[in-house]
Amino acid sequence: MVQNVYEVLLKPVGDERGYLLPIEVGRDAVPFDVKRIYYMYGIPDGKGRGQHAHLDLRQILICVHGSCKVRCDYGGGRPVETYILDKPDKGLVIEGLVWREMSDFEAETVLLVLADEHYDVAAPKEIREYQVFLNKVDEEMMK
Ligand code: T46
Repeated sequence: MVQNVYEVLLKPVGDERGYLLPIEVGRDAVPFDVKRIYYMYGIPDGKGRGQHAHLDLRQILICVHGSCKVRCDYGGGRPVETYILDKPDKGLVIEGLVWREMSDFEAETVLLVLADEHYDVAAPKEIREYQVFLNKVDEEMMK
């Protein structure tokens, strides 16, 4: 079972005009081939997102503007970790069966996500019930 969460630093190129941050798949900090890009914005004050897990997905989350918290719950009695994304050159890689909750979005935040799989609207490979997630983690840990 791949289950990993870690921060990565991206490399902006800065000059007197400001910054440009290139992301070259396979060369930079993105450890997978990107098949999907999405971003969220216009998040009302006090609203959270996420609150689900993926069976098998690799993603990198980058707050390209603003900030938010990302709470990662691994189940199986392991400690929960909360990351703060508050810089456009900081990414959070989330791989595999991790219950994620994004919260505390600063006004005007834009959260960019790169993912290694397409999204199947008809049958998304997600777990949206917390107890089902815990059961799945236990099942995987028994293997
Ligand atoms: C995650 C966090 C960081 C699509 O049509 N295509 C897509 O690629 C995605 C991700 C979603 N959608 C549709 C499905 C829903 O009707 O957009 C709507 C909102 O999706 P969701 O409730 O899953 O969004 P978040 O912000 O709660 O979670 C998303 C990702 O789903 C999830 O993988 O890790 O962002």
